[in-house]
Amino acid sequence: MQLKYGAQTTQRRDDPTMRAFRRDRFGQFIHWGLYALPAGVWRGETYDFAAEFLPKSANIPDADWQALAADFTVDRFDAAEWARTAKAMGARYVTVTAKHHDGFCLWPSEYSDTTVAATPHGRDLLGEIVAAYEAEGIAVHLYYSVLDWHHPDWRYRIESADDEASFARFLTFAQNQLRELATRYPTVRGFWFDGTWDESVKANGGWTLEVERMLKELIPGVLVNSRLRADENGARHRDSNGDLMGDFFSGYERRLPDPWDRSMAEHDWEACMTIPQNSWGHHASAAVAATRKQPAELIEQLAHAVSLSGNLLLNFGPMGDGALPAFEVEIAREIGDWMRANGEAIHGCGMAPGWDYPGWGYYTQNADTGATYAIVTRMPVSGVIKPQAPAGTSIRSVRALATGEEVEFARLDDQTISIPVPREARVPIVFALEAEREQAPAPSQEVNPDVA
Ligand code: JFZ
Repeated sequence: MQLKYGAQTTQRRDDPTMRAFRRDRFGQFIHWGLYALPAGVWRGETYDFAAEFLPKSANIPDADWQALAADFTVDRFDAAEWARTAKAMGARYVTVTAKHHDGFCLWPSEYSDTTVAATPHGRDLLGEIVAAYEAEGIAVHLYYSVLDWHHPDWRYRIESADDEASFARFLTFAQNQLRELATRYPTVRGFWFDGTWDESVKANGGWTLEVERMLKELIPGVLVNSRLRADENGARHRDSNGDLMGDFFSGYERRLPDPWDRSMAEHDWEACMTIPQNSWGHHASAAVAATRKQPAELIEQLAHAVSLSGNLLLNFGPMGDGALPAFEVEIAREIGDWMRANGEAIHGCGMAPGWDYPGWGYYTQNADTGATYAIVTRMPVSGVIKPQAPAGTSIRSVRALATGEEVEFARLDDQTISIPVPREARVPIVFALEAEREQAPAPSQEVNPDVA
């Protein structure tokens, strides 16, 4: 089907910016805004739903909500500290909420009356974040919610000529803000769109394409996630022909491809993940805290994503005063310890072609060096794993990545070996496997057809 607003190409990008994003594999998501102040609690009542949805959960009038700007004094905010934490965790890029659904802007937007300019300090918090992360060599992407609970012209659906006119004004406003962001922060590497699922946006696929084009004109090579885009039939992420719109698929949210599906590696993708079950903004509730994932669980998810040539964007919700919650600092530290020893199996890696999905974890491979990694996330009770190289290849050596030591293994057949795994491992242990093509093909022999 011929589409005007669908995918502009069926080729995946292979330019330096895209390659860098692909190599990075691990990013930090930051959800920070006014919602960090109440942290899910309003007038003594705790709402366990996502903290950034509090205005809806507690039915808070917009004026009361925007008044929080007076309390957004961010006394403990230190962008350099956030950036150091991200760097030490092994994150290579950050995606930060410039504007979330509540409309509050972390930069002093000239198009909005609810921004950092309305806080007592008036600081350009977004600018500080961009500068601090880039100083650490971390690429910055800007999250932007098209959905806007504050703007009077926002519409969920278009039901009248009035709605039509309002929403047209709204789209101009959003496009102005996006031009403003791309102009103020021309060093950013990507835009991450959200809040694009309503009928009103889906009816404006042409606008989503126009925005993508505008951003790429202002910042050559800039990355745009699939969540921005809709075609003329309202198909999202993928157009009516099934072709991916935007540069990478961003539909995996708080979940990963399950069952493991190697067709995922045919396009670029990124999954975003929360530490608690369901809150992106900082949440004060003990019930929400009880759902926090363990560092080892998050590392497992990172390995899962990379084994399918995807990225993981792990969310942090800094507190209203700008400090990172202690539990997030601790999780970042533990992931960082693992990454320092094992990051070689993550950064620059993707799916290991020809290696089957092993029940005990994930394989990743660095296409440049050819090294294959076995990341053991589900230790078999037997205490052994049996990696199997692709047909025609054979595993020559095994090294424990964290110690660098050679590991003894038993050979089961040409392709398969058996490795004893130390049972005390508390985080995924990683083996670097060196496999080579067989020298001479094995002579064919009669086989028992019953055990084929
Ligand atoms: C959205 C936001 O509503 C949320 O606050 C957060 O910013 C997150 C990253 O994005 O939530 C979504 C978006 C998409 C889906 C579900 C929740 N989805 O596609 O299933």
